[in-house]
Amino acid sequence: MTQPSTPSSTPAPAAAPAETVAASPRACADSTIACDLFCAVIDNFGDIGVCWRLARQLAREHGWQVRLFVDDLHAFQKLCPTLDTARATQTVDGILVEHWHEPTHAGETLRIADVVIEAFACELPPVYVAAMAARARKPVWLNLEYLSAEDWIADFHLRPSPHPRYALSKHFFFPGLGPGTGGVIKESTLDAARADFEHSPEARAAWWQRATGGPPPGADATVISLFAYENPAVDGLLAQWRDSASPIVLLVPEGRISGALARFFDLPAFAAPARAERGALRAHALAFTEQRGYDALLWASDLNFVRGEDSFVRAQWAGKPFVWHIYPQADAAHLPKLDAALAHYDRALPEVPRAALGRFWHAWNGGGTPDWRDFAAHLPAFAARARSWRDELAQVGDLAANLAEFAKSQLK
Ligand code: TRH
Repeated sequence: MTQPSTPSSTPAPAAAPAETVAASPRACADSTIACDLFCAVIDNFGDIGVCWRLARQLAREHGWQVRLFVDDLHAFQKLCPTLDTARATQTVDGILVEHWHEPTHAGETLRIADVVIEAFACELPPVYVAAMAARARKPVWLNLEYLSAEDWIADFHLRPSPHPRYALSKHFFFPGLGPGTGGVIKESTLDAARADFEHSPEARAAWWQRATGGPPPGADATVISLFAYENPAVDGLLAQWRDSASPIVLLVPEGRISGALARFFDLPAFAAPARAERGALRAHALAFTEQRGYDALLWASDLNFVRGEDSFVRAQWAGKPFVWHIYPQADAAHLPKLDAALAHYDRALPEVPRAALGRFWHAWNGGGTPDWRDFAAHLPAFAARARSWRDELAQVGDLAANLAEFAKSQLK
């Protein structure tokens, strides 16, 4: 798949009969804002992961009536096991979920919301766009872009783009890590939930019991969560962990890197509740959890390997050292994005740990061989920086609140 590096162009829609348009304009109070969020799943879980979080937050924290159009209910169900993949429409956690048969399908009934969000430049059904144009009060139309830490994001954030045929304007909403961007998603309850977990030995013990079937490891162990794409660098890293001077406990959610674990431990598969040991390394395969359960894995670990977009953001809020496996793009277009994120993260580090962090992140993303000892020597510095970075990131404001504020300013 390709991620846009500049705003995507507006599709040219076909006309739709004006009588299908919802007639009455809505009031602008938060409690009555209707929002349609369209999500086409390209691959993996990030597209729906971001949209599902945003939908729930807009509903719960801003009182919006959210309808979420998703074309792949099977991917969605991995994050949300209560979803019924056989149903065309259903309400989950207060969100009306529509199984979206793009590009022509626009839901059971053609209703146009006050705020329309197309995620990651997915194409809205032409009939829906035409109905948006025919609506007495034009909806606020946003294209939610992929997250990037690059500087140009702030220049493009909230730029309007007039539609070539209709009297409609779409705004580009750019998530980002710095001032002037849309920020990243953060639920208002997240810090308290993390603090509760971190300050409760009982909660931690219960989590370990559920996840691994045993108690938490001793304080001498380094706990590492590993969520990544297939990665040739993992074989050497597993060997280094095996030969480590102190215990390493590796927690591996079932997924694309599980095959490498199976090969390393000479097992047919590495699926929950598998557990394997070699030297100083003990590894547990974890069941893929419901989305809300993923944070606790990050909180329970001393170091988190994350990937894509949403887990990358969650790792930042966890405030623990992390290593990012960025979603690879054609022509290495992802590498400037990796460096831009590194620059945000490492700028407050002294020179030696900063260089070690850069070497390790690059090695994990195809640029060399990761050197665990070189990296692990600086874990305390990385941990301190992860906490200060979390505080800096919070200054940008959370994405849902930033989006809601902008939408309301346009609805006035
Ligand atoms: O799955 P991803 O690789 O998604 C990617 C990226 O979003 C990328 O930008 C996009 O272009 C590509 O998909 C199509 O990684 P990401 O973004 O971290 O999403 C994973 C989601 O899975 C996230 O919401 C956390 C969730 N998750 C669980 O719910 N339970 C689990 O056990 C685990 C490990 C993850």
